[in-house]
Amino acid sequence: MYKLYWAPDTGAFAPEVVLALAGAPVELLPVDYHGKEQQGAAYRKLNPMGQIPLLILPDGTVMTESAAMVLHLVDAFPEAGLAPPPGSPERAVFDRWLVFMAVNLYTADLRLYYAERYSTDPAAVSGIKAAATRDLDRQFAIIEEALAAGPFLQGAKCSAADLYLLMLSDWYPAARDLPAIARLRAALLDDPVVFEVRSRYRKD
Ligand SMILES: N[C@@H](CCC(=O)N[C@@H](CS)C(=O)NCC(=O)O)C(=O)O
Repeated sequence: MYKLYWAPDTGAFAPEVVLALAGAPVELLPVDYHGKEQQGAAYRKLNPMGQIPLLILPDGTVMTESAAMVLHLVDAFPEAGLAPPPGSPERAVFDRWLVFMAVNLYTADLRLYYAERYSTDPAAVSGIKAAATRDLDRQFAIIEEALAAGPFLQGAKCSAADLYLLMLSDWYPAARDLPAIARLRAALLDDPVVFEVRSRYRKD
């Protein structure tokens, strides 16, 4: 049994939706995000960064980092077909986009939503938010271009990278209006499993 520490509106969506599509048994452990439970000593023993998600594998191995969880799970459940086979050129493209999103888009989102953490100077907050917005616009434009053939990042075949993109575009509403991203979102949300998992993370 997997254990996933989760809260609405967080990156736990990515591993949870992969687990759900793979049909893997999972215990969902809610974290009181607004009560800052993730910053408490007990949680930080498991994830010193104090961040959600946190995944515990059936053998007790502890994982942090949503993209690492996705990479692990797509290989643990190859029959789910959520990533190209390891070592293939297609997998290189999958890895590229997943890591691109994790290190660029996700962190730009954190700069936007937790701007006060990125400077010791309170006066800097509005500039940090403006730069994060500029970066998100530029990075989503790169993704939009990559979706030109579409409807998914790797053409006709949907992967976990597309689901990661669904999550990130949920957090940045301006991205949802980009035509190729809107098309991808509609295709993914047509899947009842994806729709159900997302409905516990987002109310919009
Ligand atoms: N790089 C991490 C980032 C995780 C992260 O920042 N999660 C946010 C929610 S989306 C969080 O836990 N924020 C609470 C906090 O920092 O107090 C990942 O991909 O898992």
